Amino acid sequence: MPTLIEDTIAAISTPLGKSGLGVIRLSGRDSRRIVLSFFSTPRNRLPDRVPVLGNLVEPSTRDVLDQAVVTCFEAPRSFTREDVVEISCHGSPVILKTALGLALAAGARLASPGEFTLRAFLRGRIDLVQAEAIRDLIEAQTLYQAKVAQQQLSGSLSRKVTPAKQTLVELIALLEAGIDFADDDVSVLSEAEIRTRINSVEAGLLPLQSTFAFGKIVNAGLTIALVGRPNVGKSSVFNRLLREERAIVTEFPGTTRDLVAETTQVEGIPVRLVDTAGIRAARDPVEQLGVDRSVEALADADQVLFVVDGSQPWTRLDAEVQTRLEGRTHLFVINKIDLEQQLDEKSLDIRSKAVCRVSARTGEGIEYLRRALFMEYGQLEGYEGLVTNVRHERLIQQALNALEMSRNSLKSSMPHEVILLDLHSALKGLSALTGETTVEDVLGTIFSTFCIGK
Ligand SMILES: Nc1nc2c(ncn2[C@@H]2O[C@H](COP(=O)(O)OP(=O)(O)O)[C@@H](O)[C@H]2O)c(=O)[nH]1
Ligand SMILES: [Mg+2]
Repeated sequence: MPTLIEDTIAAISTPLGKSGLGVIRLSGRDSRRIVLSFFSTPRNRLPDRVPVLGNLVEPSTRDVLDQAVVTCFEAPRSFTREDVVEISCHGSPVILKTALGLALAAGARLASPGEFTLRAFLRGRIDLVQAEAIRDLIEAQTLYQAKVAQQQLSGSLSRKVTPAKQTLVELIALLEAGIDFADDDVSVLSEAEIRTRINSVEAGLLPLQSTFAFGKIVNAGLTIALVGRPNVGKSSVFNRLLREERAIVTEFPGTTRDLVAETTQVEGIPVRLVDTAGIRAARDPVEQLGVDRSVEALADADQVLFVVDGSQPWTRLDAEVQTRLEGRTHLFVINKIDLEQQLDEKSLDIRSKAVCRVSARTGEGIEYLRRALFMEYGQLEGYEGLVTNVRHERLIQQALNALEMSRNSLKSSMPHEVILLDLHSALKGLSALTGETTVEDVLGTIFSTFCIGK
């Protein structure tokens, strides 16, 4: 990970393939000079923020390669706060590669993955949370993910952390002043006052931390397995959730013998749905393999839909499946509500679990089921302050743990020096979040997950 930011970097910023347009981007103090060495335009200059039409010319032969529009964004009003030049030409891989080669020949260095964003970060244009949001935005698979990333890019998470951090910094400053001037007349904070302030920092962080249960699945998605005894309609519910006839449905028990998995999105969250073979003592070895796989899928799933047939009484087989679900989060799906209901719901071990009544045949209740899939993760209104990133969650947790320790030290009447150690550790977590104190190898790990040209 190069941290030298004196040189000028260049990269093709659009995917390499045939396309209408392709963009090459340069950043650094020599960007203009480098581009003007192979871009010819009548006045031979690139004014700030004015797109200029001209020709890409091979300097040695004077051959025109392509017509291009070039825009210069003068420092500091650019993405990286350096001079940035964007060359927009036809999206021909040959032209793009040749033009990039000319830029490199004229003194640019090929950018490493994420280096444009890294520069924006190093020059203070964005913080680390925002830099990561750029990557998440580019990699979003659903519109919902993109909107969450956009919020973080606009600084929503950083803004939510700032007040807690400020309170913490104030508290640290006051305690340090108390130590430095212990013999003077500086009033030292009372224990109650210190506790109030620690609590207030914590109160600012806890709501963020609690969004992670949901935030995590926004980014990483969920694996959901449908289980139940044969013929209750697992495959039918699976198809309904997918909105396509993917799994084979028949009236014969034991039809689904292998796992059928499909990735889809439900309410903007990536979901991997796994339809399984009905769990029962199998009639033949092939079915047995299917049942074994069902049990494995059950172990791997984040969420389980336990499908039962509402038109039939509770059976021993249902009870067997239920025992396998002990200690697992799962949702009851009572299927076939279009038929006369025979299921005595008292036999279900429902307790606090959600129950969805659906008919895979008519589609009734399916929309409710879709929303219920995420119920236990705490569905959120809007996207503000959503923690979606494991790194962020760990750092907020680190800060919360340190605050807890400082409170304990306070309770056992430790000297303020000890309390300060905990508070500093909390502050370190919060500073690393936005990147003020992030060590270099962490930066390397984060930015190397970007693609080149970003
Ligand atoms: N009436 C009715 N029949 C259903 C419903 N869901 C599934 N079935 C029927 O139940 C049988 C078994 O369905 P299937 O999805 O293969 O069950 P699986 O073995 O649990 O995967 C098929 O004949 C389906 O048409 C439903 O909601 N209502
Ligand atoms: Mg099936």
